Amino acid sequence: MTAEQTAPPKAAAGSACEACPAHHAANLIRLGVNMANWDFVVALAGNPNTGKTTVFNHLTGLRQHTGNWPGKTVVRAEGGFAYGGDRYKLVDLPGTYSLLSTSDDEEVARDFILFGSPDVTIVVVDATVLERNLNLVLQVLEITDRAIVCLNLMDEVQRRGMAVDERRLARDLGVPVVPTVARKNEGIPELLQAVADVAFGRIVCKPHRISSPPGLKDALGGLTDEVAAAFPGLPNARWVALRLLEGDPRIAEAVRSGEIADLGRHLSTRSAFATNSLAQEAGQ
Ligand SMILES: Nc1nc2c(ncn2[C@@H]2O[C@H](COP(=O)(O)OP(=O)(O)OP(=O)(O)O)[C@@H](O)[C@H]2O)c(=O)[nH]1
Ligand SMILES: [Mg+2]
Repeated sequence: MTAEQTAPPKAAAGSACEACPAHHAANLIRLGVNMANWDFVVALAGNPNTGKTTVFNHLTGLRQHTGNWPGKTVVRAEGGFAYGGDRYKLVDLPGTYSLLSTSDDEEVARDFILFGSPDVTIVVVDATVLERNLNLVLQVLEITDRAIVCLNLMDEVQRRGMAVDERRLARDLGVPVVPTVARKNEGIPELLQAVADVAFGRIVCKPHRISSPPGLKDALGGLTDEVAAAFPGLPNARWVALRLLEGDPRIAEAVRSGEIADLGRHLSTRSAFATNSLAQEAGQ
């Protein structure tokens, strides 16, 4: 089943209003920094300057909890919202063009998606330069199958006389694609609904993955089993094995030293938010 095929019916039986955007918007309660007892964790990823923080602010309100990522000078922003009676914690990741970890920003974004085990990852893309943004989308889809593409800046697409076939894109990528104009809050109610649908498994993503040639497949299978056996409970052993085969020195060192097992624990969003001396609450 594709994401498109599993999209929920537009109107729930007995209540057409429940499916309308106005109802969704009214359902959103911005919790800001009130982050106790969340039900789901949502990561916001994307290239720089695509509107991630604009989306973040719409969903959480302007108050956010900021600190630093463990061991990094990269700022970490978190906030919360309630939707349909469930509480969501939202983590704004640094803007990156790739997840290949050539900078602290890329490493933070990659490690969080890999080892923080968010329930849903939203990738915010600039629809006017879709091709450039798809590089990151495909990398994210390699490491999680619970993702949504937020096709932002659709007003600019229209203004420039361009068009994006979002249904085709959703079919090709195998994940929901939601067109938005974040600056005007357009599409945000639909984005919220998609987040809830993926979080609850009502939409099952079938992300596009680049298929490996047979030789690589065998090597990858064997090494994935070895990584999983050496680090029980490590999310995404396949991805770690793939990086080892590619000769990624950072991952090789993390496996050699055992640090790879700690990454999952450090970044786990299931523990209380790790404040540090730099932590502060914006606007407080
Ligand atoms: N025209 C238009 N501008 C938008 C839209 N969404 C966001 N912007 C603008 O784009 C600029 C960047 O938005 P941000 O939300 O800061 O983007 P970001 O992805 O958080 O940026 P970094 O954190 O620097 O990577 C701001 O000037 C926003 O007002 C949109 O849908 N349409
Ligand atoms: Mg930002």
